[in-house]
Amino acid sequence: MERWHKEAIVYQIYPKSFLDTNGDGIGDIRGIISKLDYLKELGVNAVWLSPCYPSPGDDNGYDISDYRGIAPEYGTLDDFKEMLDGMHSRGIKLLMDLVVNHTSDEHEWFIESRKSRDNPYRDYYIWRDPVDGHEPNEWVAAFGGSAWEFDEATGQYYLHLFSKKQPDLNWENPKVRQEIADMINYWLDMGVDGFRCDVINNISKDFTRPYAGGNGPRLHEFLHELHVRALEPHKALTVGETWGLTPAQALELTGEKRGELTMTFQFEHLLLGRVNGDKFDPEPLDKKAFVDILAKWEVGLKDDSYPVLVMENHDQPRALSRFGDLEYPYESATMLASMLYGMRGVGFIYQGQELGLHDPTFNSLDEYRDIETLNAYKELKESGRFTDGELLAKMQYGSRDCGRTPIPWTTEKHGGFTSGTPWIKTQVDSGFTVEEQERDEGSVLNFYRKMLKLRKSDACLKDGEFELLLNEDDTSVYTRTLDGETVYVVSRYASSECATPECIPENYTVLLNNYADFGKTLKPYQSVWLKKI
Ligand code: TEU
Ligand code: CA
Repeated sequence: MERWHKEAIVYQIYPKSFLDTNGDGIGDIRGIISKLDYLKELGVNAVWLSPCYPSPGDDNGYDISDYRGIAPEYGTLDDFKEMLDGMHSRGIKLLMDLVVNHTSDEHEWFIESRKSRDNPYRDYYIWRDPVDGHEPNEWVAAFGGSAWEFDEATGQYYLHLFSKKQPDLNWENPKVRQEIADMINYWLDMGVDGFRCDVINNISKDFTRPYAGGNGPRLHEFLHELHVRALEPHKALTVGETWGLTPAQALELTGEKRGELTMTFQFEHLLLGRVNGDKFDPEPLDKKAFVDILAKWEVGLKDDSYPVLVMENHDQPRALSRFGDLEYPYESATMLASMLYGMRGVGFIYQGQELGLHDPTFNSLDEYRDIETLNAYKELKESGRFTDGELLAKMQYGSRDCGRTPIPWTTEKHGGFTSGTPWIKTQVDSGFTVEEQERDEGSVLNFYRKMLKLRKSDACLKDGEFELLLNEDDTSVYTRTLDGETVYVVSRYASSECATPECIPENYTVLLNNYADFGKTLKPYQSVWLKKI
């Protein structure tokens, strides 16, 4: 079934860091409402809103204690509905964050579940007896330590793939599946357009494996059931957060006839620059691999799925710092955007990315807030292998907080994010605020605006078939072809010039260019979209 996803350009809002309107230092829904025109002008037509449900905040809202409410620090349900109406009246759809692999340990289901072995909610979670007085298996949690937590009251362990305040739901229990489907219908009935589905391939566990994780035997069955009970009747759009899949596995989740998810993120390129994907263990970026991986997914999904194009989110440091060049902030930020969003797929843009932000500087451990960072620091420090300076450098390289500092709206104190004390440090660099970039024709922001407008108005860019023609010596060329039209995307991924590749057509019009001219040489980080004539 044809959905609106091929038209979608999605902007991710991390509400805590977007805009604070009541001076408590925390972004809020009224802040989002006040910036809807900004989003419209940027040219996005959908928003993915990170969790804004009631939560104790152990993992910034990814630990939900009430699936049907709005966290008081973000506003009220009425504020939420006003925001939703405001989006819809501007032609912007809303994807909420669906976090159903786990709840908070303060969710009423878990409060009940841990009371006794025969509590009606016991089987809402995954409880196991100790094995020889130890954890049931060797699984390790994403935020460090065992994935099992012993609960004195009933003498059993519960499973948590993330923090111990995020117990995993037991999807084997049909009652859990019905509760989740009902909850999804509650939001869809209210007018929400779809969901970004947090770690969704973990809902079915594979206990035969030595390491914690998902893609268990009933994954497809569970997703299809949700599709039938809630998603399909509302024509909801879903994008699954699924780490570590192959294109073939992604097709099994998103193929047109599967009746599971609409799309999944692919993050393989986001593991680059990290030894074995370990975010706190840097290695030099393999720029050729960056392009090759993106191309591999374009080709792998071409027949029966629609890719997702992403380089930043709330779990990642800023793309400019990771994949760009701080000596060429404008050129490399716009080149990365031009190269990525010229591809076939739904573009996801993380708040602040459209300004070409780089990572903020963290001067000491107490400037960090993220549970993963704080736990990793502690674990690495206890290993005794690193000096304090080395540890801080590691956190600066990989911390999720790099992407979580507030949006610099203006040149005022705290970038106009708050009139109070911000929940996390703010960094406001000259030239990197919305206020300045709106005024500057040559800003990253205005480049994004132009690029998104083009993407939307051109059928070939929307659905044209992808082909990689060249990727060597830091230069790439790919084409998008539809109904006899071809767009060429030519990108220089280096700070040196080179001769313009010969595989471009003789006659063309320039659709997009991050330099004033295009000719026989490619300038540092130059990227152009050409239409063959
Ligand atoms: O993230 C899942 C995930 O696997 C990682 O991206 C995560 O950020 C971490 O680095 C694992 O080492 C999702 C959310 O995006 C993330 O913010 C949550 O913390 C996590 O799920 C748990 O809900
Ligand atoms: Ca606030």
